[in-house]
Amino acid sequence: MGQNLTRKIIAQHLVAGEMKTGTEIAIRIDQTLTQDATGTMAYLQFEAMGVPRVKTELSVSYVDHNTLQTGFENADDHRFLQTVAAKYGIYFSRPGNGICHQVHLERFGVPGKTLLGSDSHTPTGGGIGMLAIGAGGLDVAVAMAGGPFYLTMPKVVKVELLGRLKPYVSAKDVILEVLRRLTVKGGVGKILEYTGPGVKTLSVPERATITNMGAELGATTSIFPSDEVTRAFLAAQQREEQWVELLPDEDAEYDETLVIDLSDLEPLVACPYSPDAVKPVREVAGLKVNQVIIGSCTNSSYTDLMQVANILRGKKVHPDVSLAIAPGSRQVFEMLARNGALADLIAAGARILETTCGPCIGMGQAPATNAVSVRTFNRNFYGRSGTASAKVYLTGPETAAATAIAGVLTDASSLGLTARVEMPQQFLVDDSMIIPPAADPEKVEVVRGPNIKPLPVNTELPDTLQASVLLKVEDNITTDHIMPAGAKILPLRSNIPAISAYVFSQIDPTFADRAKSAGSGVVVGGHNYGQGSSREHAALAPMNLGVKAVIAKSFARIHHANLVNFGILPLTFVNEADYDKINRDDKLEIRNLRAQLAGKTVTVHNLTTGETISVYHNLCPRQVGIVTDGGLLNHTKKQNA
Ligand code: MIC
Ligand code: SF4
Repeated sequence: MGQNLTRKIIAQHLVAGEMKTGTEIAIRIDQTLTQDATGTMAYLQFEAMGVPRVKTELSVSYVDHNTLQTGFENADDHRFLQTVAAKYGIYFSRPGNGICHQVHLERFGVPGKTLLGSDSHTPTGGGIGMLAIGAGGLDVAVAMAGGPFYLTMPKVVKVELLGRLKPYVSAKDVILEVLRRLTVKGGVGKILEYTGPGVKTLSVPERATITNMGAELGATTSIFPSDEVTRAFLAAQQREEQWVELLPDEDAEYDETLVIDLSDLEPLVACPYSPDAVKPVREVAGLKVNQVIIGSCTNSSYTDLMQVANILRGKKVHPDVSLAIAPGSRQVFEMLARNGALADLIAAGARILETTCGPCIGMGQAPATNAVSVRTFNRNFYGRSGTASAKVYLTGPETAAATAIAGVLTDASSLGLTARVEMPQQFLVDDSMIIPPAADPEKVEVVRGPNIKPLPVNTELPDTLQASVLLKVEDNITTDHIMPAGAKILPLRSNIPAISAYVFSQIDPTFADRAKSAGSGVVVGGHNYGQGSSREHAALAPMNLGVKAVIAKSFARIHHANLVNFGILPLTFVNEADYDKINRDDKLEIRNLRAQLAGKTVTVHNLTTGETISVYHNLCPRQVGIVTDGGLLNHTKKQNA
């Protein structure tokens, strides 16, 4: 039987385990990327490993998240990142050069290679045929040091694309349709592989929009084949020599299949507060809108913004709408400036932002009280925009642009568009904002500002664990709930003691203080606990506050791995109904922890109610060792000793 593309790439990179669905495998990582908000921690961890130079084929450090620089903190981080990169053999993409995923696709992605990134949208690289996976910073640090990446062998889902998109329907609508069908937890443990005759009708930036937002499914990653379209993209980026053809075998087998006829799709919108709350735009059309923002790693490519410029040209933004646009990269920005499209955007009344994540991560442009904001982003989680009462809707660029003019949510099919923007034959290539590693690394001094605090280290898990239930939360709690971002909190990413004060602050501002006084705590969660971002701060900061275990109905992949890496025990209810048997402030006890972890189920005594509850862990023996030693750093030290 034939092989699918995913299995072919995994087979070429497999260093441990068997490619049996649901079992742990380890793969070799060819490339890594980091961004500044997760990067400082990742490089502190890398430095602690004592490896003189990265062992990957290519590692790139981007600065794109924290560029607001309202104090010294962000700039200090940038300087630290630049000097670390120079010293350890890492390319450094300067602030202003663009969003990591967009720039990586343009300048570095290579079909068939593995990419591990400390950002959950690393799967953007799947648009060019890479096996691109998001992970916590510590896992990326290990990969830079030459270690393999451990993951659960996923199921491979065939997403068969038929037909062709209508001119006013975009790649965003394809992924919104997948989200509508599968939901935010439907991709857990899976890789989505796009195939079928519709694939060749989508350009690489369009494919990247789809694989990017596949992160919202909870999927391990998403991937497109590398074909003539990929070759044309690489040629336009002056990198044609890096192209290889990569296709699944004709008779390739898959674990599941999903069929989408592109010609049937219409403009879609994800409603507050979840990327899977998807409806046709026409059902919500007419909704009064106060803000429109176009950008983010999902929809800020040259073709996206040219489409927007075509719609806005000669028109004016509605007086009640604030329109902001952030191009995804300096390449895109400069091309728009040179061909006049930037002037069209400015003339229409758009507020042009820096080429960064910006408002997507709550760095500026927080909407007004109760405002409706339409964004081309990938996440509309509660509070992420910086305004708790705001309602964020996610759409494609056409809908966003049409809405900015009309002042109400507008179905782009009413615009009478007839043609979609073609990908250019040549992109403007200028890598002068990417600084190669130093030729004389021994002379480079790593510069640390006062906001960069050493990494806190956990202690071993006690054999009898006594802890109080600090918080009980519902399904689909995101890492934005656990460790919020935004202009106030994001600058503290390099300072765990300081950032810890904000853990769960949007849900319960007393959390941090209660956790500290309890000394040892547990969090109880529903399904898909920890969905969203890869930020390991959502594990590190709770660890710093004494959280020892999370008991949930199910977990999101990256957060589960981050909990293990920092020595917090992730446990799952055997009977979901037992969720009702634990309440906030209950005292729990787990006896003979090590002996119990040697098996699969673990008994938890609720000392407050006198009941016992069965939970299980799905950790392999390697992971059990990591958690009980108090995290991966301790575990590695212990093994090396
Ligand atoms: C996000 O979109 O939430 C982020 C900010 O890019 C995160 C990374 C982070 O929290 O630094 C992600 O998606 O991994
Ligand atoms: Fe940046 Fe937003 Fe993309 Fe995250 S989702 S990498 S914050 S643009």
